[in-house]
Amino acid sequence: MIVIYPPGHAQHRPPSEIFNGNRDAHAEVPSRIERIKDALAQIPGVEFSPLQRFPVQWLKALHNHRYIAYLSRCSTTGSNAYVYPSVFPYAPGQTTKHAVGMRGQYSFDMYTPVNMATYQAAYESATAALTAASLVRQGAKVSYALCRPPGHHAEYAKMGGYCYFGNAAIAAHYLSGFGRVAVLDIDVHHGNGTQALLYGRADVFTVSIHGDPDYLFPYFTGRAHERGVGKGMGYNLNIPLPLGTTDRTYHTALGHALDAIGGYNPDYLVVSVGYDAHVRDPIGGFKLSSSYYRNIAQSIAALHKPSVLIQEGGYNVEVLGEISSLFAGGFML
Ligand code: OKP
Ligand code: ZN
Repeated sequence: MIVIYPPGHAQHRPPSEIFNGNRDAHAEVPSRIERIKDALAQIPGVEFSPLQRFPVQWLKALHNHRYIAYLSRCSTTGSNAYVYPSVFPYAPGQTTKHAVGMRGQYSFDMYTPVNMATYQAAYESATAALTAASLVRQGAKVSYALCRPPGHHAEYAKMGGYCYFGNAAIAAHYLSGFGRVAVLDIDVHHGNGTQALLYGRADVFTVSIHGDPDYLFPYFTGRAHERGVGKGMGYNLNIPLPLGTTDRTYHTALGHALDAIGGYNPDYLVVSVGYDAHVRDPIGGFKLSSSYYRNIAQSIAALHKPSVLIQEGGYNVEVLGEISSLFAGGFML
C-alpha cells in the first residue's frame, strides 16, 4: 500500500465551528491525520510516496473557477484569523462582491471557516488524492491519500462540512479518463459533494452508506430516492441507515453496496474512508467496532479492483490509530 501525506494540512487549524450561535471546539483537527500517519507507518508493506504536482486545471474540472479564485484570494490576506459566513444567498443564483456576502455565497454552513492557510491545505489535499489515483493508474493495487481537509461535502461552488475541494470526486474524474470508476463512501455522513459533482454521469458509479439525513448532517441529501439525473440516472446509490447502527446491520448494507459495485464492474474503485461510524466517534452516532473496520476493508478488497483510499472524517483522535491500522491492514490481507 502506497500512502500519500500532504504536509500543508498542519497549517490549516480552525479553532472553532459555529453551532446554534455558539463557538464549539472544531472537530476537524490536524492531529487526526498525524495519528493515522503514525499508525500506518508501523505496518509492514506500507510505503510513503511524495505529493506529485497537479495544475489547478484538475480542480477546475469539477469546481467553479470563481469559487477557486475566491479561496485562493483568501490565502493572500496574510491573516491567521478564520472568517465565517453570516449571510447566505436567499434566492437561487444570487451573487455579491461584498466580502461578508462572499463568505456565504461560497459556503453552505458555519462549520467550514477560511484563513490564509486553507487554500494551500485544500489544494494539497486534492493533490494527494490525485497522486494516489495516478499511482493506481500506473499499476499500484492500492493507494491511500491522507486527505485533510476532507472533501466529500464540497460542492461545485461551495465549501461546507469541513470540506473545500471534492478530493474523492476529483480522483474519480481523473481515473474516468482511463476506465469505469466506482466510488464507495463509508464516512458516516452523506457525501453530498461527491454525489452532486458526479450526479449526471454514467461513467462513475457513486455509492454511499451513511446516517439517515433525517437525523444527521448534511440533512438535505442522502436519501434513497436520489439516484442520479439524465445519463447519470441509476448511477447514484444511497443507503441511509438509522443512528445506532451496529456491525451486523452495517454489514448487510455493505453487502448490498458491494454487490451493486460488482454489477457495475468498474476498472477502478475510489473509497471515501471515514472513521466516524465508529462507536466512540463524538459526532457520528453509529456503533461500529474497531475490529469490524478490518472486515469492511477485507470485504472491499475482495472486489479485487485497483483502489484509491481517500481519507474523509473520523474525529476521536484516541482511536484513529487503531481503526486506521485495522482498516489498512485488512485491505492488504
Ligand atoms: C464532515 B465529514 C456541530 C456538528 C457539526 C458537521 C459534520 C461534518 C462532517 N455540533 N457537524 O466527516 O463528513
Ligand atoms: Zn463524516
